[in-house]
Amino acid sequence: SYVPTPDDKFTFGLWTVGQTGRDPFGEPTRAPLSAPYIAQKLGELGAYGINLHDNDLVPIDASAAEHDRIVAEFRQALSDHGLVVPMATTNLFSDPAFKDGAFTSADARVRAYALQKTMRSMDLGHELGAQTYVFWGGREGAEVDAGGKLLDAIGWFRDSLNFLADYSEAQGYGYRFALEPKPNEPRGDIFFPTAGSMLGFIATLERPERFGVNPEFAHDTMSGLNFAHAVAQVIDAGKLFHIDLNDQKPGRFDQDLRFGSENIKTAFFLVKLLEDTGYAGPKHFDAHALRTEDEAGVWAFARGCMRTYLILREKARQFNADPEIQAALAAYRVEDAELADLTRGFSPQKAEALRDRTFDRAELGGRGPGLEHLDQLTVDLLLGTR
Ligand code: GCO
Ligand code: MN
Ligand code: MN
Ligand code: MN
Repeated sequence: SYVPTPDDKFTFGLWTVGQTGRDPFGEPTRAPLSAPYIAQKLGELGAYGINLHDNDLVPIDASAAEHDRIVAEFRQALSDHGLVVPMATTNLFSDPAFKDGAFTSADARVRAYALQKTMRSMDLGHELGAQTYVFWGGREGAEVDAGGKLLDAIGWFRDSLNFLADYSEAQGYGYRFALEPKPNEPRGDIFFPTAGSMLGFIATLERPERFGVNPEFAHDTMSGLNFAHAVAQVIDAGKLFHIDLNDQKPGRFDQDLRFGSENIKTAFFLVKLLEDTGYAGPKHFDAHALRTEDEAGVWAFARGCMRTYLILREKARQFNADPEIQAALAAYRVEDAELADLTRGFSPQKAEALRDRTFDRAELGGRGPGLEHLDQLTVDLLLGTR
């Protein structure tokens, strides 16, 4: 049936299904959808939650009274349609004030304003029940390095995150922060371009345990990297706090395609990784309908993201249960109890024994691991012939 329920924990952003088709070359092709209406539609489709930037919901220049009215209406819609807001984030990229960075601006006033705006947005997220707070540094980067701020930018970003983590504790919000890397777009180069660079940076923060990563399928794929590999490293570090799912052709502009629409094999191995390792957080589709589409296309897009995930989840279970695939997997791995003992945990005796050991290089190099067979079994599975 592949029809989701809230237990599947699928989420969308107000900015994703609400995207109106505007691009750098053209005007919107769809009318805006109100936040309460989006909640109604996503509730009907079986989603779990809605994520938002502060200004997706409340315009940047709204009065206090408008803020209260908009938030109250949205909360009512969430409760009417059984949705939650698991993640909130700040728009630190649309306003011209942030054109040369927010936390990494060379202008101390912009950095201070970015902190103020983020604290207010954290207040809003908490009011809506969000437990994860995402930082995507859309404008934290450069086109030219003539400004000479590469090291300063890292320090300013660190100071800001340390401040905000303390704010979260002081207010009793208990947020888990998820840092989202992206290599470029809208900046020529964005700072901290990969999941690995975020992991390295997190270790330098004052409260590293409050910080994890929000990796995104399209962001690694844009630069030709393998997203499943990136996510594996994030999981290994215990830092998969959130995930943005979509799709993308390598080497293109930021496409934000429907999940699974382009790189079906990587999507499969990603879903298998998430399911096999028991990732229990929300699965957020950070994508939007093609610019060609009308509103019906938006909901076809949203249904499609979730449907494809559920199909791939079933395929992953099938992969794990398929005797021929499991036999090929077992044949791929060569186990050796004596060598396992010898190579795990150093002792001078083990080092000595290993140094004296003879290996048959020709035999090692001559072995065929069976990966062609295993991969074709995977392709057969994905194409539905198994
Ligand atoms: C992008 C990013 C954004 C962020 C969002 C949440 O490529 O534009 O993926 O969609 O995920 O701003 O912080
Ligand atoms: Mn993105
Ligand atoms: Mn995008
Ligand atoms: Mn994203």
